[in-house]
Amino acid sequence: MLDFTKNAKRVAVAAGLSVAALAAPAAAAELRAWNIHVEDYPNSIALESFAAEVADKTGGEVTIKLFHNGVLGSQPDAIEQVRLGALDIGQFNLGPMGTSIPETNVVSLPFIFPGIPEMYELMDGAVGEAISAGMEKKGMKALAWYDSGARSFYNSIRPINSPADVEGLKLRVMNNDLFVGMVEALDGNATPMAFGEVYQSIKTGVVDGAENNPPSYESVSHFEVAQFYSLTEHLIIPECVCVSMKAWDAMTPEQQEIVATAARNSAAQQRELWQAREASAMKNVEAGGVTINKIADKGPFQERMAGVYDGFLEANPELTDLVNLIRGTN
Ligand code: BDP
Repeated sequence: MLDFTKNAKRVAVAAGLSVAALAAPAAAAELRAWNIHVEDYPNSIALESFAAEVADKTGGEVTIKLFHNGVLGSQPDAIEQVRLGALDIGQFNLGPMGTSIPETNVVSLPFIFPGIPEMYELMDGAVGEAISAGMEKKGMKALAWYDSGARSFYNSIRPINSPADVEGLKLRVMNNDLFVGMVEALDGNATPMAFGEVYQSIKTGVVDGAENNPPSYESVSHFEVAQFYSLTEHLIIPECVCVSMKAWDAMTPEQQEIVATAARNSAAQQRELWQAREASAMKNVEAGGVTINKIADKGPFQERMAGVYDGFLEANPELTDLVNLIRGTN
């Protein structure tokens, strides 16, 4: 599928041809990129800039074809496809990656980041590097980190102010046992489900609600069917622009540099757009009839998570240092 100079050289050498015979310019390569969001979402707009910069700076040698709205399949499937090299690029949330890439799970631990500024700093530094190294062992690489704000619970039954309010609620979570454990620690019933199925499932009462950041709660209309939004802010999970190692290794160093720089530039844009979109989403859902409540004391929610942490560290002792690095207890 990919036809970069480097690959062509390998093939030529293997076939006994001289590399000089390949003096012709590299054939243009088109990378296919998966994105779950609607076109006007901050992530989608930033991905468009990413693609434009790559095409421009490589003189059209590398182009990126974006597939928005999750048309190429669910996120868990797309993650596997990028790992295997069947898809080239994915704009992924790290939440559903935990099943195949253990290092990514550290950012799926509830309440692990004290706030968004801390998340940026750690992801742009040692924590981001450690996570990307874990990804590389499993077939993909993070080029840049996007913001995904903080996720909070919403449901159609009642506002949540304390853990007792979660009891018995059927809540959709992303595909990861950690999130099932998180909801069960609050005595709720967790249902892992693909993002695209959530709206209908809430509408028909298969689940009572879910949890997400304000832009996603708004963009796929979950707010219309689950009108209590309780700002538990229990998960701050960053997202990546990830490339399959297969596509990455097929690029020349110059092309890699251009792609990596363009991804980082797009992340700067995404983070700015994100702030504005969070604010407008909150206004829009409120205007759409949603009852929003802040949580006066998150302490009782955090205390319930002790078992989630214990279980995780017991099962993954090698990730203790990384967890402590994020919590600032190293
Ligand atoms: C959104 C993420 C997206 C996830 C979705 C979900 O940006 O990647 O698929 O949540 O809940 O916030 O599945």
